[in-house]
Amino acid sequence: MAHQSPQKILSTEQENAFQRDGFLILRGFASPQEVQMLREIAESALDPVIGPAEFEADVRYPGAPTSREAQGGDTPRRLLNALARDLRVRQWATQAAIGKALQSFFGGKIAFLSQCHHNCFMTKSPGFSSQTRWHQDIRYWSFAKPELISFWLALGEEIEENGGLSLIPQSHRQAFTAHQLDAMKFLRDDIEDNQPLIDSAIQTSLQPGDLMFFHSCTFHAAGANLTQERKISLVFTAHAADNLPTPGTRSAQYPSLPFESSQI
Ligand SMILES: O=C(O)CCC(=O)C(=O)O
Repeated sequence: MAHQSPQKILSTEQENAFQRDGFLILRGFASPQEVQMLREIAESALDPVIGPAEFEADVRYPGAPTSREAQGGDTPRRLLNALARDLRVRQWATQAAIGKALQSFFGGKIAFLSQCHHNCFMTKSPGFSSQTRWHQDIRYWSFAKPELISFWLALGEEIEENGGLSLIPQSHRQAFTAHQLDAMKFLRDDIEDNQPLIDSAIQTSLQPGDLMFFHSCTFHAAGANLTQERKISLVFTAHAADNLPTPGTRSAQYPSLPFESSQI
């Protein structure tokens, strides 16, 4: 099993905060030049939409157009397969600093980048964006252990008004009964049992270049974009070397990629 002592790029306090809360924000991680470069790559694929893409109408979340034929039905929600869109995306996503941060979150185990989950530019457009209810990303993923970590780069400001993420701190270590979730594994907001949890949520506020790591079991949600500007984020998911996707599932469709190992 791959297990090395990571070169530290995070303080012990940051590592502890991630383990305790199930998320961690690194402010100003990407430079303004990187943000501009990555944003341009996304924008160049939005009009017309260069597939593969997921559309708001596909998810049928609250506020989404009812079909691809309805008004706003061609509004993209995610530009999929970000890793294949431009070599610079792959280079940014597999950089050593991110690999090392993930390695420390995984207790020293080497991290690998999944091509099968997230791997997208997440877009939220004015007018036709939807609300994403409380959920854990792991609900539809198939790995030996529910221990994956996503990283989310803000390519613009992300606040409540434009559909920035809210998270429930420490929810990644809690056990949930079937009663607390609905048939699609969203956290039910119509029962008393879940209110203290939902009341403990925090609304994130990200600036361009801020990088957020969050655990695949951390409940999160987001509202619609109520502003006039499109929100764009770059999002990936990683797993530890000893936590492999279940053969034959969507999680195993493409091989995971190593992170750069150069000295930091
Ligand atoms: O931006 C959003 O609406 C939430 C996205 C999200 O949580 C997801 O796709 O898992």
